[in-house]
Amino acid sequence: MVALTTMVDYNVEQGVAVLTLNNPPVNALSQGVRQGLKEGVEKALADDSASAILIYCEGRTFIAGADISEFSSKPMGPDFHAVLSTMDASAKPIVAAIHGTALGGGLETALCCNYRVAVPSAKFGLPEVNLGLLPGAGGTQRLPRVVGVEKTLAMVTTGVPIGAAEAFELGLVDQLVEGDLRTEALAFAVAKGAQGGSHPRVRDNDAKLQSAKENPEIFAATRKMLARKTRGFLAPEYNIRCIEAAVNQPFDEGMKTEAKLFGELMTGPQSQAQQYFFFSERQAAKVPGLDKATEELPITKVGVIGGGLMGGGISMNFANAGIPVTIVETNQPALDRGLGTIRKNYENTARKGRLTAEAVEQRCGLVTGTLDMADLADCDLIIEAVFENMAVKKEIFTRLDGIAKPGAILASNTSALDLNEIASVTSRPESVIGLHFFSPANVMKLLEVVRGEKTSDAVIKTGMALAKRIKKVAILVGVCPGFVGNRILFARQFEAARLALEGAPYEQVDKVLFDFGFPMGAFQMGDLAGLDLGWDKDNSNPMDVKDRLCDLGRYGQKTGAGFYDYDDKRMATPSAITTDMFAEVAGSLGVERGEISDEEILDRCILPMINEGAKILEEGIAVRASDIDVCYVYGYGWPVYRGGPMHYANSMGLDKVLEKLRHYQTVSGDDFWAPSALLVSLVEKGERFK
Ligand code: T1G
Repeated sequence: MVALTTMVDYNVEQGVAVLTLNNPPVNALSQGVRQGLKEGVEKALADDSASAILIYCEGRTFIAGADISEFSSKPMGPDFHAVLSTMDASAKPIVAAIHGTALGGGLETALCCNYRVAVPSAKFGLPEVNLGLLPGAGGTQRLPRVVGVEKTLAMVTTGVPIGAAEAFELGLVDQLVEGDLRTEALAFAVAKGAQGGSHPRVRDNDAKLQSAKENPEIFAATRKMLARKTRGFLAPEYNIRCIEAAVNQPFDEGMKTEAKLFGELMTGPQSQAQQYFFFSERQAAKVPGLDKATEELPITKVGVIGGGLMGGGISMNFANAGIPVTIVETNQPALDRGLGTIRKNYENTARKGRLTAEAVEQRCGLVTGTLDMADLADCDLIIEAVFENMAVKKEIFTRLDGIAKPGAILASNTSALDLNEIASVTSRPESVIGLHFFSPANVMKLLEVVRGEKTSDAVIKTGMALAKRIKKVAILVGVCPGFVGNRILFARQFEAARLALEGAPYEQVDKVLFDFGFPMGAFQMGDLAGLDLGWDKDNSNPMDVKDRLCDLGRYGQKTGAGFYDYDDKRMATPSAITTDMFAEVAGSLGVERGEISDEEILDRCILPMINEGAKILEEGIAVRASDIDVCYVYGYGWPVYRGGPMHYANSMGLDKVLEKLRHYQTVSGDDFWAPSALLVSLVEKGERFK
């Protein structure tokens, strides 16, 4: 066994040169792997004792792609293309032995082998689009030649991998291995080495491009299908263009097209943002100062108080993860409604082919209901998801404290209330935590894990680990009104309303935010959430348009009218009632009105979000700036190709952000615009949000 680099060993076994890669955690194509691969293939080609080459990976997976952490530094040789060209020109057959996930550059490496052998659990994908990129090492030119154009278009534009069985069906995998991968792949390589003669190269076979040559409208159809979901993103379109090049250009020309488009994306702001986000999302799971020895508490049974929209959605997350969950409701009809909604949701998913009938039964079987809170006595975790009212929550936590077993975690799903105050009514504040789910709770990936003053490290660690188990992306937040997400949202919604009072048509404000990349604007979002959320009808404020609309029963989408009027397909139309209301309230408040530019509207919606984020960091409510970005992308639809409010501020330049905040503070005379002290000090030091 020869160590070619610290990451690649060379050894000839039964006449096969085995290149063993070992670069934890995912065998990314770091410099040591690229060098070892290139040197290993060259060594094998010169080694008369080797008649074939086998590429095998230790650890959890085959190569999972280029090393993304190297993207931001000066590239080190050998260039990945050089490695693949060496392989592609190999006179001896090369076999890839695949387990885990062959992704991105990993699949591109496998495509430059003559053969691919895999275990049934292996996955194959080109997820570069999630990084704002495209497969830059021949993936867009080779994959269509193996699996066809239609399948490739789906894979590169969504980044979703395919399984080994499908890969075998499509011809991407030559042999599925039931036994030991290394042993069987070696035997396969021995046979290929003994076979002699020429061996198939992906680039030489254009047969599967033919159908797209004959019906090129597949590309227009793909673009049409993706238009809404990929609005504003560059990478999906660039991927499609590369596949078009594979169909319309000779291989080497297509490679040049791929390289050109890859370079444009790699150097553009969208990919920078999405690469940043890739690491930010993983960073969020890390809680500084948490002792590694801190034990994670077992969560084997969960209770949920409230079987409504939130309680039902929350419960589904646990059933999806195979964790039994008991819902408590106050009366049988409400309980039946809640359980019925859960079943309906699963059946809808099954109807779309995304769940089997037995999975529906299995998951519904994990959700039980009761009217008696005492039935939660053996739960490890109980989540309260009832009406957003402090008195109600305190009453429930008082009762839970007397029912729950010692050591059970008591969690509130509150979206803004003071968790410390809730914890104060229990005898176990160290076991009280916030688990703020976002509606619809069974869909939205974001989870704000709220750390109370007295919440223990074990409960924090358990909360963060549980998030991963139920496939949520968690950020750890401190206690303040609105925590991180809603506190920032309040700032934006407040200023959006002020813009409408000052004469910007509210639909113009929404369009500016929609064009920025949000799924909807501030007012449409209000209509979706419900204008009556937090509205006190006995103390309705005539100077607040939202309250005035509620006075008219215009609660938003759920009543067919809010800021907008909605048709039966929930299509929004601006309403003169609302427009007149803004004018009336502005008149009563003596607000000067006039036209406002889109640029000013965007500034005045985004800058308060950045400033509030800086204050949140200053107060230690968020662990790091990137957590705020994770919160906004996963919880509020901030376009990931812009990274999140803090990344966006960095790309604007914090000095520019500060200058604009000061400008609006001056023209408005309102301390709402006073820049956060952290922002001021970062600008003084010439630093950015980390
Ligand atoms: N580069 C560097 N680090 C990576 C990495 C990568 N490609 N993939 C994962 N990691 C790190 C990750 O940051 C984390 O680190 C640890 O590995 C575990 O990851 C030329 C240009 C493979 C499915 O996009 O999808 O090839 O936090 O927590 O949930 O055409 O990681 O532990 O310090 O995600 O089990 C294309 C990205 C790259 C695949 C495993 N490849 N990775 O998921 O673990 S671009 C990808 C994943 C490219 C070529 C182009 C997942 C995974 P830490 P994890 P996981």
